Amino acid sequence: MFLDRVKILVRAGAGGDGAATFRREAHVPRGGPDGGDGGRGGSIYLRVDPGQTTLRDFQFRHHFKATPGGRGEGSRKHGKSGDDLVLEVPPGTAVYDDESGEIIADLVARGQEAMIARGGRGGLGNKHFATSTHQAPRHAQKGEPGEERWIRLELRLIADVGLVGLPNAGKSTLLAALTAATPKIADYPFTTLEPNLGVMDLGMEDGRLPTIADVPGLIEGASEGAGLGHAFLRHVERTRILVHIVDGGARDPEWDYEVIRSELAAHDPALLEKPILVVINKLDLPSAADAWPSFRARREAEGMPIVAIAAATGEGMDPLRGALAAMLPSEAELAEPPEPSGVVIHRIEGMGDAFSIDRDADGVLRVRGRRVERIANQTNFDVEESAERFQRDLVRLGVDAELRRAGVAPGDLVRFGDLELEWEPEAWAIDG
Ligand SMILES: Nc1nc2c(ncn2[C@@H]2O[C@H](COP(=O)(O)OP(=O)(O)OP(=O)(O)O)[C@@H](O)[C@H]2O)c(=O)[nH]1
Ligand SMILES: [Mg+2]
Repeated sequence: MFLDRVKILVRAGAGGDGAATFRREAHVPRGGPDGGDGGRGGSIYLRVDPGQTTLRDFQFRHHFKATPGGRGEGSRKHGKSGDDLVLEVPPGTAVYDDESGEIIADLVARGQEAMIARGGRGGLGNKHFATSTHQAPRHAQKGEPGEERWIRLELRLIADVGLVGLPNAGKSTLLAALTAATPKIADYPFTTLEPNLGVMDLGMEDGRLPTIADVPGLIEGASEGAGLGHAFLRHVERTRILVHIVDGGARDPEWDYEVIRSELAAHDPALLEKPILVVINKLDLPSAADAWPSFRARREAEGMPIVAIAAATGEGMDPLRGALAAMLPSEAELAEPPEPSGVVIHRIEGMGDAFSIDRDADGVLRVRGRRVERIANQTNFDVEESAERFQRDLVRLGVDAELRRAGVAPGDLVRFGDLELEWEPEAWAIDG
C-alpha cells in the first residue's frame, strides 16, 4: 500500500559524560585535573532523495536512534562524537512535531535536509572547573540527553503536471506514452495504487523537462473518502497544472467530466484555479469519435483548452505536448520547487536564563527553564561537589529565592525535567 503519512519516534544520541580524573606523575601523588570532555551525541536528519516517491522506508520501522557520544577520559582525552543518522525522504515531505502539530520543515528540493532531533552536548571534564582556589575539582558535567520526539511525515508529491481522471480513463497509458515510465496498465479500475512519476521531453528545442504524476483514479465521493482517491487528491495540490483525462468511449463522457471537477472543487477549490488541460482519450474507439465533436464544443464554449488523443496508439501526442508546453512556466521557473516551497524552519535555540515555577497535578513544585533544566540534567548528584555546585547555580539564577517565595518547605520535592530533588535550606539531596 502506498504510504504518504507516517509517525516515527526519533531519539538523538546523548552526549558523553565528562571525566573527573587527575594527572599521574612519577613524583606527584596527585596531579592537576585532566578529565577530558564527553563527545556530542549523534543527531538525526531527514534528507531529500529525489529517487523516492513514497514513504515506504518507514512502513515497518518507526523508531530511529542515533548513537551516543563517548565518555571523556583521563589525560584530557575527549570522547568521540556519536554518528549522525540521516533518513532519506521523497521530495514533498512535510515534517511535523506530532505533539504540537507545528511544522518543522517542508522538504522539497534535492539534497535539502533538516535536523529533527539534536544530539546532546558532551559534558565538560573536570579540567574546566579548576580555579586558583580550587585546584582539584571532582566535578565534571554529565552529557546532555539527546532530543527525543514523535515526528509526523506527510508526503505531497512534487510534480509539474498532475494527471487526474476516473479509473480506467487511461492516465497510466498516457504517462507511459509521454515519458520513460512503465506503470502498470490494465482494463480494470484501480490498477494504479500508488503514484507514478515520469519526466517528459517537450520536444527538440525545448530544454524544459517537466515531471508528470499519474495518481490513482478518482471516483464520485473521493473528496469525502470514497475509493482510494482522497489520499491522492493531496498529491495534485502542488502540481503547477492539471491534465484532466476523460475516457471518450465511456457511456457519458460529459458526466465523467463533471464528476472529477466537482471532486476537485470539494477537496480544494484552488485546484480548479490551476491551469487545466482537458484531454479526451481513446479516440480510436468509434464511440469516442462520436462523442468528441459535442464534448469539444462544450469545452471551447467554457474557454477550456482541449485536445483529443489515443494514448494507446500515440495519436495526438504532438498537439498534447504543444498544449502543455504553452501552459507550463519558463525553464527558470520550473527549476524552482512549486509553492509552498522550501520552508525549513530553523529552530532558534535561545539558552535564556528565564525559568518559571508551577505545580504539577500532584502538587509537586516544578521548575521549567532551558538553562536550569540543562544544568540539572548535566549534574552528577552522586558527586557531592557537583551537587553543591548545582545548588550554587540555583541561587545564582534566582531559582532558590523564587522557590522560597513559592512556599517551599524543607523536605519538599522539586522537579526539573525528569529529575526529582528534595529541597533543604542548606543542601539539596537527590531523591531515590
Ligand atoms: N482503445 C483504447 N484503449 C485505451 C487507450 N488508452 C488506454 N486504454 C486502455 O484503457 C484501460 C485503462 O488504462 P489505464 O492507463 O490503466 O487507465 P488509468 O486511468 O491509469 O486507470 P486507473 O489506474 O485504474 O485509475 C487499459 O486497458 C488501456 O489499455 C486508448 O487510447 N484507446
Ligand atoms: Mg493507472
